[in-house]
Order: sequence, then C-alpha cells, then structure tokens
Amino acid sequence: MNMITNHMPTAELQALDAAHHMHPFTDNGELATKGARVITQAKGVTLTDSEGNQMLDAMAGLWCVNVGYGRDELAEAAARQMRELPYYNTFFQTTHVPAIALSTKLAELAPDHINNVFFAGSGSEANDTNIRLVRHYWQVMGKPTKQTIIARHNGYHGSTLGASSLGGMSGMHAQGGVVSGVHHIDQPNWYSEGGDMSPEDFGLERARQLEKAIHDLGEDNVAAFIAEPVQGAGGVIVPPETYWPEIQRICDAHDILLIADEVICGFGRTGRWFGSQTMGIRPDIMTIAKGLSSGYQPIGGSLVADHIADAIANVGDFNHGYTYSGHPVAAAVALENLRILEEEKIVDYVRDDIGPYLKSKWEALADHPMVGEARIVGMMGSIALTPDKANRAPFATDAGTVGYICREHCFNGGLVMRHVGDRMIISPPLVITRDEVNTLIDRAVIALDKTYAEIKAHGMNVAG
Ligand code: PXG
Repeated sequence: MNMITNHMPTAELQALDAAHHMHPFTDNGELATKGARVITQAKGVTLTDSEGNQMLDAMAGLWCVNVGYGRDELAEAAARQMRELPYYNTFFQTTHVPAIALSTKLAELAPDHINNVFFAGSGSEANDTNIRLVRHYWQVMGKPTKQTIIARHNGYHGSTLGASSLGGMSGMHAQGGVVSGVHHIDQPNWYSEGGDMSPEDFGLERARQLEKAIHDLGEDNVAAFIAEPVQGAGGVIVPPETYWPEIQRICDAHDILLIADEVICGFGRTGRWFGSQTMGIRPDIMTIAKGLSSGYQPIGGSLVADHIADAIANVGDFNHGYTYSGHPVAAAVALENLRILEEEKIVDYVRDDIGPYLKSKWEALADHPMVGEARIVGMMGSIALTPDKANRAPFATDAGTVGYICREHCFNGGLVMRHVGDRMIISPPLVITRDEVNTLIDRAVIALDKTYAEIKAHGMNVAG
C-alpha cells in the first residue's frame, strides 16, 4: 500500500514543503523557488523519488544507513517493541530490557576498557553529554580547573550549541555564538594546508599543536581533546599516519581525556567496529550515533571508559539526561541492527572485500585531469578537485562552485555524491555490492567528465 502522500503530484508536495518545512543547513527561500527533491522509497543502496527516478545513494543517507535500506527485520523489531513497551524512561531508578540489552552489547563490542554507555537521541546530544561529563569527571577527581576542551577547526560534532562549539565550522559559530571553554587547533588536512611539507612531517606538526595548546592554556585547565578519527563532514580528511600516534602520546603525557567522535566512523565504516581501532588509538570516551541504528531510529550515546564511569559513581547524581535516553524502540532497533552487522559479517566484508575493492577503483580516480588526490578509509572516501594537480591549487572561483557543479551532474546522472567545498565525498551503505560499486564509479567518472567540460567551456579551470 502506498502512503497517501505518495499519490500527490510532486509540485503540490514541493509547494507544501516550501510553505511549512524549514530545512536544516538550507537557504529555505532559495529552495522554495527550486523545489526540494522528494524521496519516497529506498531499497538496498537505491533511492526512488516522487517522479520515479532512481539514484544510487553513495552517502548512505547522511553517513548512516550502514546495513542499507529496506531491512524488514528492523521494521519488525520496531513494531514488536512498540506493541510491548513503546516508551519508558531510564530516570528515577528504572530501566527496561532494550536499554539493558543494547548497553550490554555495546560493552561487548567496544574496546576492553570501555564498558558503559550513556544514551542520547543523536550525535549532537551525545557530544553535549561529553562536555558535561568530562567537566564533571575532573571536578570529582579534585581538579576542578580542568574544564577547557580542545577541538579542531573544520571538525564536525553536531548542531546543538555545545556540539557546534566543539565543531570548528566558522559558519556555525557566526550564527548563535559558542559556549565558553572550547579551544580550536588546526586540522591535519595535508592536501590543503600541508604546503611543501611531507605528509608525515605535517601530521606531526599538526598533532604538536595540541601539545602547544595544552602548554599555552595550562595542563591544569584542559579537560579533553575531541576529534573524529577521520573527519567526515569536513570533507573526508584522512590524517597522515604520524598524526594519531602523536595525539595519543600527548593526551597520555598530559593527563588529557581523549574523546573520539565515532558518529560516522563507528559501526564498520572504516573496516573495524570503531575508527579508533583503525587509527590505533585508545579513547576515554567514544561518541556514537548514525550507524548504531543504521539511521532507522534516532539514537546516539557516549561510550565511557571504566575509569570515568567508576569515578563518577557513588559521588551523587550526574545531573544530566534526556527524555529519550535509551528509548526502548530506538534501542531495540539498534540492537537488531548490531545483530545484522555481526551475523552477516558486514564489518569483515568492509575490511577484507568491498573496502579494498572500492579503494582500488576510488584511488584510480586520481588519474582524472581534475582530481588532485583521492583518499579513502574503509567506506568513506573523498577526491579533491583542482585546476592544477601538481600544485594542489584551489580554483579561482569561490570554494564550492566547481564542487556544486559536479554534485548536480552526479544527481542528474543517478548518483548521490556530495561536495564539501571542492572535495567530492562518498560514504555508501556498507552492504554495497561490487556491481553497485562499478555503477558508482562509472557515474562518478561521467559526472567528473561533464564537470570538467563545463568548467573549461566557461573558463573556470584556472587556479586562484
Ligand atoms: N559527530 C559527527 C562526527 C557527525 O558527523 C554529529 C556528531 C552530530 O550527530 P547528529 O545525530 O546530532 O546529527 C555528526 C553528524 C554533513 C552532515 O553535511 C554531517 C552530519 C550531520 C549533518 C550533516 O555531512 N554529521
């Protein structure tokens, strides 16, 4: 049975959307004149819109549909749980089976030193939890001045005020400001910022900015460092190999908590359960969301190391929590999603099979005359567009102009590939097949060729 809204003409749906729906990260006035694309169905890696067009979703929604669309088991888990117990909270000394089962499963999957989870409804909420958690922890530890959190420019940690303050997106900070006590250092983006340095030297230099910041702020004032193992929304920035070991050394040497924001990297995206494992780091807290439920339900959380969980137990309440912390339906769906990931060996598939296959195809895109680098870890990849490969130069046009042209060619050619500035990014469902990867690459090449032809025709293929 079709949903009733699917019987309406696209133009009517778009008009109602334009009249009443404020979209995230969107100029709603501009969108109203254009009309939003209406997605009506999805199966596997394929989206269908209200006009019947099909597109290969190389973004897994918003980096989250790890097991692909259309898994009946997840719908059934939700329906079952809704009938049995649609809602109850986990405040006031109560709990319920889905929250118990999911927290137990997460403790099993997480690194050995991490055995507790504080649930939230999203990645943003979880990062807000982290701010309060680490500050509370240091107070309990008798070091109340350790309150500042160091984060990175061009990092993304969410859209609530706390999470956007941790993030390093200046366009967000300009609208609504930031909370106090967050300090940003530079990102390990060798391609754009490495100049003449080798990637290895640059990785060390950027990591040592953390040590300098700790020194400048005073070790007694710094609570934690937060970063994504591989930056996602910032453009899939893969750090040089020297970066993370040096960051770990610095956090250990200065008694700084390490928060790995695993919202994108977690649950198989990098070919391990967590991006921290791929990067060889030992975080004290891991932020999770997205792939935790493959996006079928909104749920996030903070995975918390034993030494923190133990320290804040038996010292009074942690005055924090959300109505939907550990929501039973979301938890039941997440648990079923983890069962699918585990039983179908999807993380191994990424590490040993489809990840290496995609990598070989993706890295070959670097041969295209407009591609300055192609990077990929597991199932998250990016290419940098450039008019001058040898010098990794940006275009003379405003950043994002060429990327946007390329994205439009992708969409019109049946491929959802996003742009961040002039980087094109992918993060497909982990269950994508080899045939579908071939289709993804074929469509990406067509879009690159069309973009290249278009910018040359308009005299835009020049360095700025
Ligand atoms: N941390 C990371 C690393 C994320 O990527 C969040 C936290 C926040 O999660 P919630 O569930 O509150 O959205 C994210 C979210 C983009 C884009 O344009 C990326 C995200 C969200 C919206 C847009 O790539 N990531």
